[in-house]
Amino acid sequence: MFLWVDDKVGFATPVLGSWNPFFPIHAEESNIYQEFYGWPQVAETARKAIASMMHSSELGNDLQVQQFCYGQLISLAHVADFKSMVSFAFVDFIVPTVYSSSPIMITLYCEGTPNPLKISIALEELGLEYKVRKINLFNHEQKEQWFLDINPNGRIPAIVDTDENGRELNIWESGAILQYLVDRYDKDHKISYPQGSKEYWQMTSWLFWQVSGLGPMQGQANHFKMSAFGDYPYALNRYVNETRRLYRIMDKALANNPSGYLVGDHLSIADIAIWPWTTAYKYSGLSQIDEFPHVKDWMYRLLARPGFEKGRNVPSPHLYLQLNELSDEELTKLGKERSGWIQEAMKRDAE
Ligand SMILES: N[C@@H](CCC(=O)N[C@@H](CS)C(=O)NCC(=O)O)C(=O)O
Repeated sequence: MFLWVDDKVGFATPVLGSWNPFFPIHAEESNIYQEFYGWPQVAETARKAIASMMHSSELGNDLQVQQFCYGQLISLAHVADFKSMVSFAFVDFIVPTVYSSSPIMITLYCEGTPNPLKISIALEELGLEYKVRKINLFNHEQKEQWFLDINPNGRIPAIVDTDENGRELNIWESGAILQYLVDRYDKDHKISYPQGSKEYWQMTSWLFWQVSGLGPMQGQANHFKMSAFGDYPYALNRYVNETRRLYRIMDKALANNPSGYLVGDHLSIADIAIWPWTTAYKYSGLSQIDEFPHVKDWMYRLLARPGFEKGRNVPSPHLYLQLNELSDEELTKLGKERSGWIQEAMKRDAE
C-alpha cells in the first residue's frame, strides 16, 4: 500500500495498485488526523510518518521509517527520493510514501451463529477489512488443538490480530472482542462512546447484560426448545420465562430512548451484541416478537443498515429470521435433525 498525505490541506491519497481516488480527511487545528473515512488507523499511520519525518533533521534520499499499519509493523516504510518529491510537489506538501509488503488483517473464526455474528457486524460497521475462517461446529472443529491454541475455551467467535509490536494477539469471548475492536479501531466512536462518559458506562452495562444474561439464558432456552432429547417442561419454562423477562427490560429501555438505540443517540456495541440473539427469538421458545414492539421495531431498523446486512451473512447466509417463519412442528423437526452434534459436543465436554 502506498499512502500520500498532504499535511496542510488535509487530503490523503491511498494508492492501491492503480486505484487512486482522493479521500478527504479531517485535519484538526492540531494537525492531527482524526478520521480517514473508514480507515482511521491509516490516517494515524500517516500522521506518525509525517511526525517522524519532520523530526528528522537529515532527510536523506533514502529515508526509511518504521511505521505500523493495521497494528502490524510495515516491514519497510521507504521514502524514496524524499527531497526531490518535496520540491517536485507544491511547496507546502509533505509526501511520505509508506508501503506494506504484507497486508495486515484481522482473522475472524466464526460460523453463522449469534455470538460470532456480533463480531462480523461490528467489523462491517467499522469498515475494517478482515479474513474469515469458518469453523465447522458440526465437525467439532472448535475443539481441535490448533483452535484451542487460539481460544482455550473451544468456542466461537475468536479473532487473531497483531499488536503494535508485530506480535500476534488472540482474543476470544464475543464481549471482549467487541471491547477490543472499539478500543483499538473506533477512535471516532462510530459504534461506541468516549471512555468514562455516561453513555460509555451504559453501553458497557448492556454489553455485560447481554454476555452474562441474555446470551446464556436464551441459549439455554433454545437448548431445551430445540436440542434436548426428551421433554423438560420445568427447564424450558424457566429459561423461556427468563428470556421473556430480559426482552421486557430491553423493550422498556428502547421505548424510553427517543433515538431508537439502546444507548445514547447512535448505534453501539450494546445494540450489536444483542441483535443476533433477538433474530433467533422463535428458536428460543418465544412464539412471536409482537409482544415486544420496541424490540421488533429496533430489530428491523438495524437490519436495514448495510453493516448489519453484510455482517449477518458471514460466513454463510443468515438463517434465524427465516426460522421465525416456521411452525412449531417444523422447528422441532429441524431441532431433532441438528441436535446430534450438540449431544456429541456435550459428551466430549463432559470427558
Ligand atoms: N460466551 C461466549 C459463548 C460462545 C459460544 O457459546 N459460542 C457458540 C456458538 S454461538 C459455540 O462456539 N458453540 C460450540 C460449542 O458449544 O462447542 C461468547 O460470548 O463468545
